[in-house]
Amino acid sequence: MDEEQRKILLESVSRFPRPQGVKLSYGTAGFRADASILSSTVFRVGILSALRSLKTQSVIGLMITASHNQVSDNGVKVADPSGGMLTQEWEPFADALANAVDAEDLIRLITDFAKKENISFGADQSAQVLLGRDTRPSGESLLHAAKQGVNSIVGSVAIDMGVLTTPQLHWMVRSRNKGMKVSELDYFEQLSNSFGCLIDLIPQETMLQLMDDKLIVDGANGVGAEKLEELKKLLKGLVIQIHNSGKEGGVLNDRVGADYVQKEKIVPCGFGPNVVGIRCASLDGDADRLVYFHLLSESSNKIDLVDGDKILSLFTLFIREQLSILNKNESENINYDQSVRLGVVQTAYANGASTDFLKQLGLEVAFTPTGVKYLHEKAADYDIGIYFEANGHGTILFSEHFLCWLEAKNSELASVSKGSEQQKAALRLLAVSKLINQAVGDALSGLLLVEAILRHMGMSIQKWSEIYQDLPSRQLKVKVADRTAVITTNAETVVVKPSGLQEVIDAETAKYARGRSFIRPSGTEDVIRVYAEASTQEAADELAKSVALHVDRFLGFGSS
Ligand code: G16
Repeated sequence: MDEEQRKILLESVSRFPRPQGVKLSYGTAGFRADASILSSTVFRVGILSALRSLKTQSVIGLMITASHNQVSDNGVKVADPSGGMLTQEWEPFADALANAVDAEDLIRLITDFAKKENISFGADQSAQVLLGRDTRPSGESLLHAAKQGVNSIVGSVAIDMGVLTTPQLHWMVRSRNKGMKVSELDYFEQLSNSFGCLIDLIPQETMLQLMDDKLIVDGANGVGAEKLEELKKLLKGLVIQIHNSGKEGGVLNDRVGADYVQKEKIVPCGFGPNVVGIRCASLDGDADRLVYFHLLSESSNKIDLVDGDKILSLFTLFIREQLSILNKNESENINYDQSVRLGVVQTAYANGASTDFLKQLGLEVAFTPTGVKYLHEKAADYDIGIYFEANGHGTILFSEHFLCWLEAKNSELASVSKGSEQQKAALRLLAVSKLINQAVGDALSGLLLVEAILRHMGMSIQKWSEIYQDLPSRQLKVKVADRTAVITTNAETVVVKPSGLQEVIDAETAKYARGRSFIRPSGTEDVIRVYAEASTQEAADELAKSVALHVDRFLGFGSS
C-alpha cells in the first residue's frame, strides 16, 4: 500500500469512529444491529466491497437493509460477482475489519489481507460497487458511510442504485457481470416478459378457472410494496391489491410482513375480515421472503399458512411435470437425455410433513444450516436445484450446463415438432429460469412464479395448502446473556455446547408423538431460536415452551 492510499484511509477512518464495546459479526445475512451504531461498520464494509471488486475484477454489490428486523435496526451485506452472497472465505476478514480498534489496526489488517489475497492497490486499478438500500429512515446516512468506504480505496467507484429490494440489487450485480443491462426497468421487463410467456403457455381451459381471481399482497410497509406497484403495471392477467404499502402510515415489519405471518400464523394488520378465503401473500421488509395464506374465518385472526416449504413443493411439482413431458420420447428423431439431476434443499425448520412429501415424490432432499448462503451453495450442485427455507426465502437454480442443453433441445424441437407439448415444456422451463431470480431468493419473482403455476394447474390456494398436512409447529425466541455460547452441529439439529443441553432437549422431545425440537443462535437478532413440532398444536406449543425454559435455565437471565 503506497503513502497516498494510507493517507486517504487514515483520514477517512477517523470520520467513522467505531462505537466502544460493540462487537459485531457477519452473521446469517451480513451485519445487523441498531442503526445508530452501524456507521463505522457500513463504512468498513464499503472498503471490503472495493477490495472484493479489485480481487475479482468484477462488479460487487453492497446492500443496506435489516430485512425482517424492526425498523430501528439496519444492516449491510455484500453480493459477490455471481449475485450470490459474499464468499464465506471472506467472512472472517469482514469480522476483523468491522471490529478493528483504530485506523492503524485497520490498515494493518487490510495490508496483510491484500498481500495474502494478492490484491494490488493504486491509480491503475479499478473497482466498482453497486449500492442499494431499503426504505429504512437510517438508510440514507448509512449509504453515505458506504460510499465513503468504497471511495477510500484508490480507483474504486460507488454507484448508487437507489432504493431497491435486496434481490433487485443481487440481480443487478449478476446481470452487470454478465454484460447485460441492469436498470430497474430491465429487471421488471425480464420478470413480466417471462411471466407473460408462462401464462401464454397455459392450456385455455385451466386458465379460465382462476381468471377472475384476485391476489392481496401484504407489503410489510416496505420496499417490496413500492416495487410491486411498479411491476404490476407491466403484468397482464393478474389482479393484485397491495395492503401495507407503507403509505397508509404503518411501520415497517410491525405486525406485518412475511416473518410475522409465518411465525405468528395470524393475519397481518391492515387485513380486515372481508379477506376470508381470498388468496393472500406476504413479503418481508426487503422483499426477499414470500409466504402465502388465507384467512379462515371472519371471527378470528387465524390463518392457513402456506409457507416456504409449500412453495418449494409447488415449484417441485411443476418442474417435475415439465421434465417428465420433455422426457416423453414421442418422436424417434429426438434423443432425450433422461438424467436431469433435480434436487431440493431444506433446513431443520422445514416442516417434517414437507420433507416426507418430497421424499415420497422420489426426490433427493438435502439439508443445510439456516441461511440462504448455505442452501444456495448446495442447490448449485444440481442441474435444477430448488431451495427454500420455511420462512419463505428461496429460489430455483438452473445450471449453465442444463440451460445450454435445454436451449439446444428447444431449438431441435422447434424444427421437428414446433408447438408440441414437449416443446412447450422446454419453453416453460426456459421461462422459469428467466423469471425466477438466479442470484438469490426474491419474493417478487417467486410470487409471479406461484401465480403462473397456480393458473397452470388450475389450483386454488386451498387445494395448494392441502397437498400435504403440516405437522403443528411452534417457534419461540429466548433472550440470553451470550448467544454465541450455543454451538450446534448436524445442520443445526444437535447442540454441542453448552454440554448437557441436548440431553434435556432429547428428554423433552421424547414425551411427544412425532416430537422434534432444536435450538440455534440467530444470526440476525440477539436471541436463541427454539423450534418444536409434534402431532398436535398443544403438544408443539408445550414442547417449544419447555425447551425454551431449559435454554433460559442454561444460558438466560433466569427470568422464565
Ligand atoms: C436472513 C437470512 C435467512 C434466514 C433469516 C433468519 O433472512 O437471509 O436465510 O433464515 O435471516 O436468520 P436467523 O434465524 O439466523 O436470524 P432475512 O430475510 O432477514 O435477510
